[in-house]
Amino acid sequence: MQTFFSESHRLHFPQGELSGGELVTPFERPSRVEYILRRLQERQFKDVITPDAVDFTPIQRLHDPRFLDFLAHAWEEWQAEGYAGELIPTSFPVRRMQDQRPPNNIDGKAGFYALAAETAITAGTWEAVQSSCASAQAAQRQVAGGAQAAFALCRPPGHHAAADLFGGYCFINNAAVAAEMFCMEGTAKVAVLDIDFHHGNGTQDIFYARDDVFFASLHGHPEDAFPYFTGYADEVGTGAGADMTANYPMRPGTAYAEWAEALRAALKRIKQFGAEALVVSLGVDAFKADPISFFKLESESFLQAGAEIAALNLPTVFIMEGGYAIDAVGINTVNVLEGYLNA
Ligand code: 5XA
Ligand code: ZN
Repeated sequence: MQTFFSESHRLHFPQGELSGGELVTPFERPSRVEYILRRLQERQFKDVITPDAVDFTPIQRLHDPRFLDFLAHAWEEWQAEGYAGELIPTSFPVRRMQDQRPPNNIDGKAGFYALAAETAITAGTWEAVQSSCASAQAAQRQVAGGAQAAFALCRPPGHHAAADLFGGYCFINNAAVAAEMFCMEGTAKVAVLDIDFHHGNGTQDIFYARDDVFFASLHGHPEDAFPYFTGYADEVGTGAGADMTANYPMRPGTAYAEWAEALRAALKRIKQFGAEALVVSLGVDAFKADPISFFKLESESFLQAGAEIAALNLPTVFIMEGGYAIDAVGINTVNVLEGYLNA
């Protein structure tokens, strides 16, 4: 299996994340990928390829043009305003405030397009975001071209990014872009399986009313976990997309046996749907030692999860999402890929 990865991810390294009322070093940091790359080299995944430049066509089909324009120019507008720090949104269009008109002011605009306040934008963010999506696109092309599977080592991640929202460390939805590329090439039925600890609210939002992309997500229950306001089991899609979304929220302390039951239920739905291609939002923050999550998966669990996914026997694109237990992030990520290959 080939890995697609761009060194340009380093250009996105905010110094601060608002967490617990403090500005801390972000959990989503460049060193995460060093651990994953090292583990890939130690195992059977030595082939790491730098992707071509990003193709904006599928991105523009999913994301609001004004939102893309915001991402492209946010840093220069922030600097032009004279702000010395990193761009962190602070004002949001909440209940009973009109929310359809983006302000001109960059501070207001950032809040308009944000779903949370932990994710800072810096000088290199936009370039890194494009390079991350380019890796997802290259991996999708590899699989569309006949490979059984490919791994996009994306950073920053993408599954919280909706059509016009950034946050949860995400800007462009890499998994949704890969799924959309399959659709654009004529694949009639595509599935996105999100095994990151956090609900993939952005992917859900993008495909919520569509009948060509089935979305399933295993995650911390929204009553207990970020992003808090989506991911309930009764969110099942709408209109043509009715019953095309399946959510499996789980409570604090959930261990592999229960998680794997949800995984098997999600895989069964994907099979019943008749998916012809699979995109996996591969987060490993369901690990027991993850600092911002509360499931209890072991490293071994990720091997087993990879094998379960392989049983679908679908062309599969793995897209990196979260995972912050830095010592184990490489082992856990590569375990999914090994479990898949060795099934
Ligand atoms: O999958 N999403 C994440 O890992 C980001 C969580 C951000 C919590 N503030
Ligand atoms: Zn996550």
